[in-house]
Amino acid sequence: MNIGMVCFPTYGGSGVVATELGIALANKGHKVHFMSYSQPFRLNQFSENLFYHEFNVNDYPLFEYQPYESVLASKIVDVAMYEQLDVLHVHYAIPHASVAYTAQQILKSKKINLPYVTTLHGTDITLVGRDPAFEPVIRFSLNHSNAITSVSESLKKETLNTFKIDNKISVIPNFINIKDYENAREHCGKRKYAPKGEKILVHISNFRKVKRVEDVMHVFDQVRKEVPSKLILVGDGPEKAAMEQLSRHLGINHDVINLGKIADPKEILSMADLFILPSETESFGLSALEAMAMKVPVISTNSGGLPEVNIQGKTGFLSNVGDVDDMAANAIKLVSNAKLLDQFRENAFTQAKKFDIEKILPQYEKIYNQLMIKEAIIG
Ligand code: GMT
Repeated sequence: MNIGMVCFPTYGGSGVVATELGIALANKGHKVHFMSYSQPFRLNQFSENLFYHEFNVNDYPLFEYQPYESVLASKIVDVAMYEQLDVLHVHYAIPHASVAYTAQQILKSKKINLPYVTTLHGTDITLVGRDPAFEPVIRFSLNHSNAITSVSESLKKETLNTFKIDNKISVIPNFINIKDYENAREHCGKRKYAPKGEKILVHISNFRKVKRVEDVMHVFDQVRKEVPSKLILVGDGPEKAAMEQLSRHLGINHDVINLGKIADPKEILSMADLFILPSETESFGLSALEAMAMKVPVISTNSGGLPEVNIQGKTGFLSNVGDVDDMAANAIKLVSNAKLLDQFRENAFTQAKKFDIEKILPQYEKIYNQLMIKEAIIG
């Protein structure tokens, strides 16, 4: 199959899912054409089946806002025509679903049929999507998507409540390649960061408000008072500076290690004892799944799709949003009991295996195939 893949290239779960999916499809022999305004950060490997088509949104003095959508739609039309795409897969509804629709209509005028799949990732629906200004466009472009997938049951429910769309939504959860984690687990450099055998807590995110990174700091503040520990922060974003201030204010800055953006955090996760994800909303929590694949239990909130990933009392613990005392108590329970921590580590890994790419990939392939068969019958 020739598959077009559109995603945001920046650090974030939707770009990771699109990239890892594209790589896995390419490994199975499909040709995958990525289209983005810069190279997706995990698309860093060579494969004869992977292609990358960059487009530039030029700065014209006339425009206060640059026409990203028009440039992307033109790129899709171009790639679809000259690479003979069979199907287009767009990640993140805003604005990619409506761009896909525009491209599809242009191609139709040239007698080319290009079905598109829209994958909903979370903030496209839960945050941005709730802005009423977007509603008509999202609803229309979702209703015209040839297929819609959602990364969790929770996000599917939320989309149906928010947008009242008529189209079917198939849940295809996020995934990891479990083999990659088995190999990476060997390289453990824990002593660099925890020379006295301290416990290591890790948080990875894009440091947006929705991640509630201040709660990570308050949880860590309580944990380190009970158990010698270090906190490793991976990622960057709007809240980062405020978090640095907070760690100084709490007097914990000497135990907080800021690593910034890291494209592949496996090595960091291999040193971790616990992963902390206190998000306000999280449609799935891919970073939590990546931690679990590395046998790291998760202390998270119970919002959105997190309970579909992190299992209460087995792979970690889930608390109400903002309940830092409960999160800290759960974290202390785990890091102060080696036997319990080991049990949770194994449980986390067993749970992560349910989301292995080998189980997920055929679900996307099935959708692409169905669309191609439909097009062959109609067209
Ligand atoms: O979490 C973010 O802020 C990034 C965002 C994205 O679109 O890249 O992540 C969303 O998509 C991920 C991949 O499907 C999910 O694992 C995240 O839970 C989801 N984030 C939120 O819902 C806040």
